[in-house]
Amino acid sequence: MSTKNPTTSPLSEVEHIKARSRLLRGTLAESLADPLTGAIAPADTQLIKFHGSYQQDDRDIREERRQQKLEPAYSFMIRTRLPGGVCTPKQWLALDELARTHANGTLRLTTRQAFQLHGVLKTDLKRTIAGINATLLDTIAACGDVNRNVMCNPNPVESRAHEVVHQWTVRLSEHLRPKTRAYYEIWLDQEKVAGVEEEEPIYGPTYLPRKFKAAIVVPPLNDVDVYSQDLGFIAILEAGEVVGFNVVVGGGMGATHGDNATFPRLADEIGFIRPEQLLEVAENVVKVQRDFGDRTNRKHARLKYTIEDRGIAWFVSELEKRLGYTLQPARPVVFEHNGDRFGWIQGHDGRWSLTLFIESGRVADREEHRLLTGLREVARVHKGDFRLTPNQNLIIAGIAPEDRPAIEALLETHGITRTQRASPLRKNALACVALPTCALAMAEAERYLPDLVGLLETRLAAHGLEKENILLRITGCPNGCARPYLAEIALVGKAPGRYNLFLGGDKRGQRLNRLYRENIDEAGILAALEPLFAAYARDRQPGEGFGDFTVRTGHVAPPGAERGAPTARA
Ligand code: SRM
Ligand code: SF4
Repeated sequence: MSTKNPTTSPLSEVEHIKARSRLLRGTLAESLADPLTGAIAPADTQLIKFHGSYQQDDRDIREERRQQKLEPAYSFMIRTRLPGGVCTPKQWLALDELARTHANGTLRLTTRQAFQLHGVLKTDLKRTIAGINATLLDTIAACGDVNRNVMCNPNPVESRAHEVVHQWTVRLSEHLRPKTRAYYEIWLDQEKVAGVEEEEPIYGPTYLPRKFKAAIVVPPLNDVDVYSQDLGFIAILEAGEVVGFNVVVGGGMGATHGDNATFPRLADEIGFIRPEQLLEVAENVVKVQRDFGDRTNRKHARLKYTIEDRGIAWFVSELEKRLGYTLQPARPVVFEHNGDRFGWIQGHDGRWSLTLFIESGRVADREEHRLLTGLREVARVHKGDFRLTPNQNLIIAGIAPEDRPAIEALLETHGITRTQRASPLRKNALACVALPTCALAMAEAERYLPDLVGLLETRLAAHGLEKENILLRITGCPNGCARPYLAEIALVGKAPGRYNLFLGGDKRGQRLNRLYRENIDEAGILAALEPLFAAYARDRQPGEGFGDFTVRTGHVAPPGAERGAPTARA
């Protein structure tokens, strides 16, 4: 298994940490046992990501602690691996319990259909991860230089095709899961298996150069934003059956302010495959990236840069060489929307699903809106399952018609029904976590979103646009965790209270937006948007979205290509 270094530059430090780690063990066990600090050893902070956790500190009190000469208030974020975002009521109840006993009393639903717990102390880390595993969920590969949580449209009760796609999602997640026993030894006290030579058959000892993300989607819904993934599979249906998938590669969102060598990129469509080829195609895409991805510069190490540098034709030829066959031409696909469809939907089996709006995915009790408690009560009586959406919302799925009234009553009692009456702008908006836990945040996102939306709602209402569904996404830095470069309006944090404003995405996740204003504060944001709202109200064409309008009328530059055009450099 070769790991080609495409440049003569030295390998990045993380590569050395991985190489020395004995398949992700490092000194994690020793770090966890060290009573003198709430932190773990610096090299272990890289390795623990592969186990589904990040060391963080409370940034709200960082300065105060520094002045008191105390170490930062260290704690850990834990992220689950949850293919397609599906969990049982029992698993929900276990996570709810862990959130209240060992974390900060909230559950965070992420933009990749997973759960996050925040604020777990080092002393509670092992028992929390063990508690998650006791529910038959795990956290392995939720972070780190490996394939992350695999996404798919979250509502398999809706059609046979969705059910099939969910099964492929689980299989793909399992297939690309690291095979090291380190996770089970460190967190679950399982014995080292004597005499067995351990290996990582897909990844090798240094795993991938960088994180890797995959999703499967059933058109016309593009709620997973398939073109933002390193690897995407688009289901092709004939008479309702999945006959194969179009393969897309090389998407990604992350960028760095002021560094034009980094940029968001939409994935390229490279061909069509039959269902039984999915796992080998995925494995070989991963292996091409393993062997040719840049291991010297982590800002240039995603698959999108490998493809951008070497060309998509090179990539396809390298992939086909490994597969031993050529891909068929991609089939035509049409996407209509990348948002969630809120409210009640009856499935093909007669059972109901309810898609609930959860602002920024934060499940918490806030005054009269008792989401955490309300959903706990629902989980106690619910006989179907829960499905986390890629847009930070939640589906209570598989509700028998006779059970619906009880669930409705619980949601009403806990003030959740009222939150569902929010404006389309609010319900469709995404915000990443940002402050106070995210080490990389430059500005607020989740905590700022509610107020910002309120201000925008007032401006929209002044132009009779209060019912418009405009896709707003905000992140605390240019890494793009809420996939902002696909939004109609995006704010990307630059400094406290200051953002870059991007405009011109579509509602289908197929066009990158453009930088419109740089480094502006709240007044600047409102001043920039106000005349555009007025013009949109006045001059839009029937059915035209806000993003399409800003492009058509030349407020933002027209797209070069709808896919694969690295134009929204942050
Ligand atoms: Fe992310 C890093 C949160 C989805 C691109 N992301 C982080 C970290 C771990 C910060 C860090 O490295 O110290 C954030 C933890 C914050 C916290 O306190 O919880 C973080 N990312 C999130 C979540 C929780 C955002 C959310 O509000 O839901 C999402 C968790 C998803 C999951 O369950 O796995 C999350 N991150 C994404 C996405 C969206 C997606 O995957 O569809 C992206 C853009 C797509 C992509 O990867 O290109 C994304 N996160 C990044 C990047 C930029 C990567 C790059 O290629 O440049 C970083 C920074 C990094 O890796 O160095 C990052
Ligand atoms: Fe943190 Fe930036 Fe991701 Fe937001 S976009 S969670 S600020 S890394």
